[in-house]
Amino acid sequence: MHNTKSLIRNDWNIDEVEQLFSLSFSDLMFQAQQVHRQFFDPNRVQVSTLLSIKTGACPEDCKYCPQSGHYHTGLDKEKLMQVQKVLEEAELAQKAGATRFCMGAAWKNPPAKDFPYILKMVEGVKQLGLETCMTLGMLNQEQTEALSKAGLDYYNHNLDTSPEFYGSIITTRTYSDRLKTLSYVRDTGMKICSGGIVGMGETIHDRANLLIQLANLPVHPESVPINMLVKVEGTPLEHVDDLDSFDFIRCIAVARIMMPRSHVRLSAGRENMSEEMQALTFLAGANSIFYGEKLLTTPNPESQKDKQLFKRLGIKPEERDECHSDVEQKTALQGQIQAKQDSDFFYNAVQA
Ligand code: SAM
Ligand code: DTB
Ligand code: SF4
Repeated sequence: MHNTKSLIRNDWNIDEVEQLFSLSFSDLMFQAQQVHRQFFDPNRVQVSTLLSIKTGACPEDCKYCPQSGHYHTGLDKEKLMQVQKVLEEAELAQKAGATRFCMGAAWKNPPAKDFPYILKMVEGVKQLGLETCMTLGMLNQEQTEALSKAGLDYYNHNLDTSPEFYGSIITTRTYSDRLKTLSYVRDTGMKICSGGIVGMGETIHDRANLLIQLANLPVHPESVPINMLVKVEGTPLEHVDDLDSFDFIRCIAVARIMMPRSHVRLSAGRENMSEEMQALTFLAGANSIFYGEKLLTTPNPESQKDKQLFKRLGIKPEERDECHSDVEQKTALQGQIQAKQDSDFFYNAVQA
């Protein structure tokens, strides 16, 4: 058996990742299971609930997104939700069994006038005893620090696809804008949730390169959502070809192998997956889901159905702080931050 440290790599190259994608399904699943079992209890799945706190009329042109103001998807746009309402929804999610509450806003970046309310939401949800996650678009350094101070645990900001394919999907913000936001988040010590979407017409090379961008970050994102495109009427990707289910599962397995300590989340698209397909994604190493009948604007499986599925598969929801890989990840992160501080100090001293 490998030393677990040697499995944590940040130097993946395209040939070896494409090779993983070309393994036979059984060989890939076997490898993913071996990695998964070295880092996680295979019968535990983390459960997060999503809430759209500001819906629609987004200035960005992401071709997959029902909330973009560039397309006519028939979505009712809504202003920022009242703090009290958000806290009520969080309490309901907690009662239903979620341990993390993720709040999403259809913004390019959070407007200054709304930001104080965002901080109140973080503080309030945290006080309930839930883990907090937000996805608000691009952040500047000041905003990132304020979110961290308010108690935000995770910031979700997806790379979405490979750098090569990115320009065919989004033109209103760049790949490097996204990487910049991720680096601000990392520097404050918050945890990163970053992943992408599969099924937008990308190639296997694009899927491999998206995973390389994530896995070759200085520290792997703690949470890696893999979304299967939800084809929404009125978006430019409405008629894209269906994705082969096995190709989606392969993507989860490769993410698991490349980022062994991360929670890989089976994210959007579950409503269009059979229960057998979902079970195969858990076997491939997915160990987190969005739970609750709505994602941000599109449907997700009924909570009761998910509870039954967990029971039938012998899966238990992961409790907060029970995951042993978090401790290792924290130590690795502290090491990385210290190394960066040391090198900044060194660099400044040389400049002086
Ligand atoms: N506006 C913020 C941003 O884009 O950074 C946060 C919310 S946005 C809806 C969060 C993520 O949801 C996107 O990055 C994308 O990966 C995912 N997403 C949006 N629409 C989707 C769809 N139709 N199918 C699958 N995933 C989708
Ligand atoms: C992520 O990667 N997927 C979630 C969450 N992060 C914010 C969002 C999925 C959105 C699916 C389309 C919708 O419901 O609007
Ligand atoms: Fe806006 Fe986010 Fe949708 Fe892009 S994915 S259009 S940034 S809400």
